Amino acid sequence: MKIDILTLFPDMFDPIKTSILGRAADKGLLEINTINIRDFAKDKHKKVDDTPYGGGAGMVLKADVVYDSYKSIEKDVTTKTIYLSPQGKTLTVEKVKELANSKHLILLCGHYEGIDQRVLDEIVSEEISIGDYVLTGGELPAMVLIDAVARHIKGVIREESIEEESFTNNLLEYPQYTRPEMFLDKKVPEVLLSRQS
Ligand code: 21W
Repeated sequence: MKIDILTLFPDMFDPIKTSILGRAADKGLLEINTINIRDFAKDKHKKVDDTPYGGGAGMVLKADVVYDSYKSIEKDVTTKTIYLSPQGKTLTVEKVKELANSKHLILLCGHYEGIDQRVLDEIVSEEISIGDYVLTGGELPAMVLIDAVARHIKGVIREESIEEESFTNNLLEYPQYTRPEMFLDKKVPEVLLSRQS
């Protein structure tokens, strides 16, 4: 799977390019690419936002700048563009599994009051939120989505871990222990001590 991320803060994605996702990338299962929306600014001051028509607080990301950043990405007919937005549908395990079957995703991260609606209407396939609380931007939600999706790509993690840790089987989750046998006067449950392998 290839994931292209449209963002004003590409450096925020450096951490997910290591660890479990880094290994997925090494195996060729996942390719993560960031595109800096600011690279497509039209003027010498690299201006990407402007005041909203009709007034109101904050700034709005300019349609033409976002559109040109989007157009710079090579796509096929299956490519889906997801806008991370507080107004989106909340991400569920069902949606995560569906997205994990994609060949190519484009994630659009907002950071200001919003993005000009005309470019959203033109490029966005779906709008996704990660929950009912306000963050400062779409970057952390994009990383949450990528992490959740990546572990459902065949070969990224051990097959049994996926179903074992899924929400469906969550009732089977149990407390876990490792050495030492005694910690702050608390002993590991007796029933587990004969099962150390
Ligand atoms: C927060 C963007 C508030 C916009 C018209 C004028 C992406 C997010 C985000 C942010 C607003 C997600 C408006 C859970 C989140 C995200 C930044 C409000 C309203 N409309 N999932 N003003 N929570 N947050 N704009 O915050 O971009 S997915």
